[in-house]
Amino acid sequence: MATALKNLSSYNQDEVPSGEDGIFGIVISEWNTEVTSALLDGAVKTLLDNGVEEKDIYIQYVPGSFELPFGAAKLLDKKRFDAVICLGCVIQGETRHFDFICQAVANGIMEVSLEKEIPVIFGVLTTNSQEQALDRCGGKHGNKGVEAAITALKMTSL
Ligand code: DLZ
Repeated sequence: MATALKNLSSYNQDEVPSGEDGIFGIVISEWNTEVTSALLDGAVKTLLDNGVEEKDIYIQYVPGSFELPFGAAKLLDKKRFDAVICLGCVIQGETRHFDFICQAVANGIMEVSLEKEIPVIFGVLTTNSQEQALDRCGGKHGNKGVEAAITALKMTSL
């Protein structure tokens, strides 16, 4: 994804399937809440703008991004969802912790999605700095939460 080349949150509504009959889960990490709450706002607004009813959006908080795949799996065990969106923000620190978390989350989300046969969307920012994260949760590079919601809507039509 070449975020330097475009604002990822611009989309053509005609190309997005309506979500009016859909049920969507959102799993959100409590780390870096300034960023993740902005991602959540973007995702929820995008689902609503595309016909999803508020009552059909379920939000589940987890302590950190590492817990997102488990949160998604638990949601999918409880109810039939058309798609689940995982939202998180992992910011590079001084140690290799970042690499382990990012890798585990990406693999975990893919595994849950394939095992449950439901789209589970990777809406996790993995950035070098807080500034880069803020640029991508409603700043100059759009809002990754919007992009994740659009991806979820598109995946429901497969
Ligand atoms: C421990 C940790 C660190 C250092 N950084 C982040 C981060 O930038 N973003 C995030 O979502 N979570 C972070 N965590 C927490 C881990 O995701 C996880 O919650 C803990 O390691 C407990 O399993």
